[in-house]
Amino acid sequence: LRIESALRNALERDEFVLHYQPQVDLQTGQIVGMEALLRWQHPELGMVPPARFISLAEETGLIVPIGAWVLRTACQQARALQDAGFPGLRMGVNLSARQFAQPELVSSIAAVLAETGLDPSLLELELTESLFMHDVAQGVNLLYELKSLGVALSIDDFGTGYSSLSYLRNFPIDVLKIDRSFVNDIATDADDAAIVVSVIALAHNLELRVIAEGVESEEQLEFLRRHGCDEFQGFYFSRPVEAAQLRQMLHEGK
Ligand code: G
Ligand code: G
Ligand code: MN
Ligand code: NA
Repeated sequence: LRIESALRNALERDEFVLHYQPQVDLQTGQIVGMEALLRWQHPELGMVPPARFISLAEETGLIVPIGAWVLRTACQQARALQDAGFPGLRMGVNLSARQFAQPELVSSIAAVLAETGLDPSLLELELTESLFMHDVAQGVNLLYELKSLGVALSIDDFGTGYSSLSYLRNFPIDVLKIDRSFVNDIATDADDAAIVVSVIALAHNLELRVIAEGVESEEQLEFLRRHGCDEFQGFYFSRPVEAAQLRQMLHEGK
């Protein structure tokens, strides 16, 4: 309960911050994008991890104003990076089910794009399969409306949800993000390796980009490169970092 009332005040007290995890092109080794990840720095509770407050924010509906803040802040940051001489960097933003159910979702995203002047194609909205559990037909319509803004859509945690394959057939998506639970053992587990190779082929046959999540070792990286995966993110390259640190990495051409 204490955490719930603290969460209610967190936005106005400016306690949220975004960290950014670089996404790297497997062929060139260059940073080509980043995923925005929400952090809550409470003055007494300290750093509250997302696992402890995202579901609470969902249940209470607080995720809607928090999600709006995330979107605006991430788009401002993405625009600032373009202006600082790093063109073409994509920004991934996680959308929650509750946001997805908001009638004003599309217009609020359009407003943020207009306000920040960010090229819409640089915004990549990360969706999970759970968003579509209630009303698939309505979900598909909404995806087409989002696409009409010019943004990119990715399926996050791919492989962990339901009916992934029928979604791939019907949804106007651009990117698959392979869940880190599959990436974890690719160097040692033949089944996981086979799944990852197949998902990369599936994505490419559907003309989707594919991003591997949770890459922690050179072996995993080599495996993904050998099998033609497009991009990766993970602790091997970098943890999610503050905006200033991301800029530093970009300047160093890391
Ligand atoms: O950030 P990790 O760093 O611990 O994130 C844990 C979980 O929280 C992930 O599943 C991630 O998708 C989710 N998450 C992080 N930031 C956001 C956000 O801005 N919005 C939503 N809806 N989920 C987020
Ligand atoms: O569900 P989503 O993909 O949005 O969650 C991203 C989460 O994965 C964040 O909590 C982020 O901190 C975490 N993460 C990013 N890279 C790695 C990694 O290499 N290993 C592990 N274990 N977690 C990672
Ligand atoms: Mn994500
Ligand atoms: Na994920």
